[in-house]
Amino acid sequence: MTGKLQFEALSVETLPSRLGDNEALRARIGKDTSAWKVREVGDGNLNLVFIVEGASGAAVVKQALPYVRLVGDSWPLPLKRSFFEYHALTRQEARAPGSVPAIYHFDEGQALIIMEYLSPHIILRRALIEGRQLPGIARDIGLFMARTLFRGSDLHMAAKDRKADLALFADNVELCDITENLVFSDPYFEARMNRHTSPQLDGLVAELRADRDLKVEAQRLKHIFAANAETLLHGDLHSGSIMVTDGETRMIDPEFAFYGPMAFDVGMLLANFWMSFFSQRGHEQSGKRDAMRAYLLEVTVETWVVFRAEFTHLWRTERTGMLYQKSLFEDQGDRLGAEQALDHVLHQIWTDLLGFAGIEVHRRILGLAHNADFETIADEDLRASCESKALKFGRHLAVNRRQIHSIDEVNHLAALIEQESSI
Ligand code: SR1
Ligand code: MG
Repeated sequence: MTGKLQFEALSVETLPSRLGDNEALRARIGKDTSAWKVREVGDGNLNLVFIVEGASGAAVVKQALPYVRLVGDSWPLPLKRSFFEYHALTRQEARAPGSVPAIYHFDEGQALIIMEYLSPHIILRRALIEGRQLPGIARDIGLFMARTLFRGSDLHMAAKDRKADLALFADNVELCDITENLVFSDPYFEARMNRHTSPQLDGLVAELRADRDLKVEAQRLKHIFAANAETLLHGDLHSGSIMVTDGETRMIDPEFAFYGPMAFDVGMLLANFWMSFFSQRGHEQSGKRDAMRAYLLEVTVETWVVFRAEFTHLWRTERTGMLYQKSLFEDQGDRLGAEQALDHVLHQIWTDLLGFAGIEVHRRILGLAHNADFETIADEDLRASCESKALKFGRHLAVNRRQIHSIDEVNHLAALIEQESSI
C-alpha cells in the first residue's frame, strides 16, 4: 500500500504509524504498535537505518534518502538504489545461502527494505578497531565471495539470464558514478571534497598526486572496473558492510551492486584488512597489538586461500555457463585444459585485486569517504604515521601488481612498511 504513496522519509516518531499496518513487520515484531521501540542507528554515508523492537521480536527498516546523507541535499542520489540493494540481496541469498540478512518486505516507492535484525552482531570494522579476533571471518567471507562472484557470472549462469540481470543492474548508474569518481579519480587530484590529515601528510599526498605511474595505473583499474562486466558484484564490500559475532558473518548493504570485475570485491575487502593492520598502532592505548596485526595478516591469507579453493571447486563442479565449456575440455578428455584455463582466470583476479586494493587504501585516506580505522585515532601525528604507511603500501600494490606473486609477498611488504619509521 505504502508503495503508491509519494516518498517520505521515516523518522523515529512517524515509523510506528507509517508502518503499523505492514503485515510482514507486524508478524515479525508484534501487532501492538504502542509497544514498538524505534531507534535510528544509521552510521553509513547514505541511508536511514532503524531498529524496531516490538513485543515479540525486532527488525531493521532501512530506507534510502533522495540525497547523500554524508554530504546533505546538495548531493541528490536516486532512491532506486534501494531496488538494487533488494535485488542484490535476493541473488546473494540464492548463491551463498545464509550469508545475508533475511528480507521480510520491500517497498520500492518508499525505498525501504524491512529485514532481519542481526543481534548480537556488530560491524566488523568496529570489532577490528577494538582488537577483537573473529575466528570465522576469513572462511565465511572467502566462501561468500567465491560463490556470489562465480555463480553470478557467465561461468555458471545461462547467458540469457545473465544478460537480463546485467541489463537490470546497468541502471545503477549513480552509485557506480560515486565509485568511479571517489575511488578511481578524486584521490589523485585536488578534488573539491577530498580531505586528508594535514599538514602531516601534505608532502606525501603531493608526491602521490604527481606520480604518473600511479595515476596511469589507477585509470587502468578504472577502465577494468567500467568495462569488465563479469559478474554481479556486492560493489562496496568493506569491513563496514559486514556484521559479525564470534560464530557468524553476514554481508550487508549491497546497494552498489552492479556487473563488474570479480577482483573488485576481493580487492576492496582485502584492502580493508590491510588498512586495519596499519591502523592498529593507533589503537594501542590498552596494550600492544602485535597479536592483532599477526591475526589480520593471517586473515588475508586464509580469505584468499578459501576464495581460491571454493572458486576452484565451483569451476570443477558448476561450470555450466558459456565460458570455458566442458564440451571443449572435460568432455574431450582434456581435464588439464580446464585446469590451465582456471589458472589464467585466477591469475587475472589476483593481479587485478592487488590494484583495486591499493587504490581502495588511497581513497580512504585521500578522498571524501574516510574510514573509522584511521579516523578514530585522535592523535593526528600518530594517525598520519599510520596513514602514510598505508599510502606507501597502496602505491606499491597498485603500481607493482603484475610483479607480485603471492599473498605472503604482500604481507611481507606490509610488515616491512609497518616496521619503518614513517613520514
Ligand atoms: C558518498 S558515498 C561514499 C562512500 O560510502 C559508501 O559506503 C561507499 O563506500 C562510497 O564510496
Ligand atoms: Mg554502505
